[in-house]
Amino acid sequence: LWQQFGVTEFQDKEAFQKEFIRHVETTLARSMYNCDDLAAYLAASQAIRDRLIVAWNKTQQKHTTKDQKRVYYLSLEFLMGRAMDNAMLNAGVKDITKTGVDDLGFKIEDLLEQEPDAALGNGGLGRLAACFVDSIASTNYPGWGYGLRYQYGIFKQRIVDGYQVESPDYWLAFSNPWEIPRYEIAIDVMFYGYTRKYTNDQGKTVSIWEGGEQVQAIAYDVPVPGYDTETTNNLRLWASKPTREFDFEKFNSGDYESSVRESQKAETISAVLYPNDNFYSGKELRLKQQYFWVAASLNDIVRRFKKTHRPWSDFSDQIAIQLNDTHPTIAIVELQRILVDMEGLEWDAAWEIVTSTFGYTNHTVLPEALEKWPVPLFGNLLPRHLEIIYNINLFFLQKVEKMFPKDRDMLARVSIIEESSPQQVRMAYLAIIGSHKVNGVAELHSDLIKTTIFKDFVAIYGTDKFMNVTNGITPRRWLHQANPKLSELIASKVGSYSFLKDLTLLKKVEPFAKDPEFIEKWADIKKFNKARLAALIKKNNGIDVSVDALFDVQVKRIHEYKRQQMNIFSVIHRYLTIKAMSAEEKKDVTPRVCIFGGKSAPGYYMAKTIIKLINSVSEVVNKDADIGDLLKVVFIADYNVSKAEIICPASDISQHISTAGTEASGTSNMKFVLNGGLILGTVDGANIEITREIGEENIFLFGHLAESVDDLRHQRRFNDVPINPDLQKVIDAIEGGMFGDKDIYGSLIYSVTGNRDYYLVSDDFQSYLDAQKLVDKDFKDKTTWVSRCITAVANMGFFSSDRAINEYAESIWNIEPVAK
Ligand code: 26W
Repeated sequence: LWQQFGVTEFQDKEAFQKEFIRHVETTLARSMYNCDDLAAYLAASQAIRDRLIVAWNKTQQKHTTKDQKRVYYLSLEFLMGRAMDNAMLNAGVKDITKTGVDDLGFKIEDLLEQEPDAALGNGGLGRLAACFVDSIASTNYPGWGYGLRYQYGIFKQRIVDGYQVESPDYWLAFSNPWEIPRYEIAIDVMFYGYTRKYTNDQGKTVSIWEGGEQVQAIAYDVPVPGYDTETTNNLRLWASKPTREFDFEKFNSGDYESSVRESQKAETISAVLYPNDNFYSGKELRLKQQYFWVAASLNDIVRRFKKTHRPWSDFSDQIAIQLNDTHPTIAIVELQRILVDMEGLEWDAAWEIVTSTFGYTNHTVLPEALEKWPVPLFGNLLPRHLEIIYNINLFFLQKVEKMFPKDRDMLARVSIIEESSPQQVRMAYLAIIGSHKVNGVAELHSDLIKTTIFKDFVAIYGTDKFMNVTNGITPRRWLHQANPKLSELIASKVGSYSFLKDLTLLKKVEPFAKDPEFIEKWADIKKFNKARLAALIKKNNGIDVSVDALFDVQVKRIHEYKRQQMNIFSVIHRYLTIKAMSAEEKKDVTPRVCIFGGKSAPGYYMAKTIIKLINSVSEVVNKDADIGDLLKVVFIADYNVSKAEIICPASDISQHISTAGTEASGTSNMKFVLNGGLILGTVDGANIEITREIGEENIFLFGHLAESVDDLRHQRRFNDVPINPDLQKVIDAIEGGMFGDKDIYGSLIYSVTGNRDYYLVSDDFQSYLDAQKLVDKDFKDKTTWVSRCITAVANMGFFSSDRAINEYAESIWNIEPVAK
């Protein structure tokens, strides 16, 4: 009977409008007579959401029927950005919706602007997870994401007096049409308590965990539509809520208020995203978040598996779980606990299931980013898990001792427990030991983890366990949505938009790199995109920039290893150079707009100082009449996914200039090249593979190689290596007060002078300036420049996240796409 009714799925403009009006009047309880852009955005998204839910239901039914192996992607961050444009595109209703709202007197662009970013991530790792769920759906794999539904995403950044000021991002203020609350999916999660040993029916001594504090995890489902496919997968985010039974003892003793207050504390677990990128700080609440999310997700996964009535030995034939960095590593311990303590499996049988289920992706080699939990803190919060870790470690070390008899150093080096005071649980080691595959995110990075931080584990497990999957980006958002005009121009040569599903088809535009007509169209689009960014800069910064100038962009989290300080030093050098020029000499200067953007972790003093310096330089340079349009410096506040969609298509040059060996991959490098910009970069991360694909004549590389970094650091530490003279001039200018109170910059200057300079700013400075000079020179030849951009784009096919997902599916997850 129910099938007769069906769910409304609009097929044309009129049907969309009917749905739109229905949502305005009933869902929102508003009238069409006072429907503003926000209400219109909400109504349009409701109509699109209905469509997604229909597709979502079909997909989930199909997955249940087919009962194929699935992958679960566990990530503490999903930096999704806005959903509406992507939902329209992937559901194939962009034109219908656009003309539908246009006719009703709205502009689709204005509606899209109403949506707050879902900014549930810090940077690269979180955005990668978002690209991956898009690709898993678009390539028809059965796969879910599991994460946390933070009430506050990454903080909003304002610049006040040149300094970063943070404010909370309460993104759910106007309700979120892209999530479906599932109040019926409520899972109890326990913390604290103690373990108790007892003898069970079979006479076995077992340990159980009891007496702890309980909170509930409530599921919120976010449909993830694939592009040009029926598949709509699920991203399940957990929110913490008090359990229904609160402390009745307190209640009965009359302390009602404090009883309610206590139970409200449960909500804080999923309240806020930790804003540190590549920096570990051992806060108990963070460990609570990790366990809360992992326990709820595994409970859900195991429950779904048990419904199939398969034997436990089928578990890893049905389920693959990917750990996005070490943040979900307790999942390894939790699954072992479920199998042994709750389901009664033998240790070895359980461990076999666990290790064949998990894969671990490492995203950083920076020592300060590696998670290590103090044993006392860990044991207090998760007493049974600590016991299990001790057992895992014991069996592992016994195996190592057999392989390397009497090598005590080896045992100490690879032990999950670091013998410091207090002792620490090394999460990366636990992740390696509990997974069947470990991967890095670009070739150089994957080599580096094998030869440095995880070297001993390669000796123990052999090289097969360690592999590389180079990152990628989704061409739907990062080409078609961000740069519709370029996408259209490419389609005119490819013959269709098929390159959005198979990015290697971009190769078809390569011959047109020499076609004057195509070059001109390409250049016009770049100019249009630069004008779009110039308008944003005018609106946000009040600065006028010329679209004829070279747009030089560095946008990413502010971090010493990413070397924004080196960039701003070179901008100062440029300023000093132009200042010293005669009018005649100035005629030769390539005008440049130096654009910066990115957030600093709130507690990262040095990064905050770098932001202040950029803004101070901007103040001085932009108002200097001697300089005019030859140099402008802009800091774009609150860099986020939706700003990136405007910024990436507008660059002529983007900078990816980390000290060699420090940036695991980088993914914005891919976004900029895919949008027709060239790179100024170091021989680091995915820059290396980008060079290989697009040709070294189409990239500006500079700086020392990763293999020299240790020696250079050593040299500077123990010998008096003179500072680069051009850098010295820049430092003199800062110290002379050219950019305000020099004392502000004391520690920043100290970090690149004397016996320090850990990130080799001085060592790379000359080669950086030389590369910059070449950029200035090459940019003058517009035709050749554009031709190089076209060639570069034509060769970017490899960097689609669809390719990356296919590699994971084949070599780690062993899953197949769902058949039609
Ligand atoms: C525990 C604190 C913490 C938080 C986040 C440590 C580490 C992280 C992330 C792993 C940092 C991160 O985002 N890494 C980036 O991952 C991207 C996706 O693989 C890479 O492209 C970047 O190079 C890498 O810095």
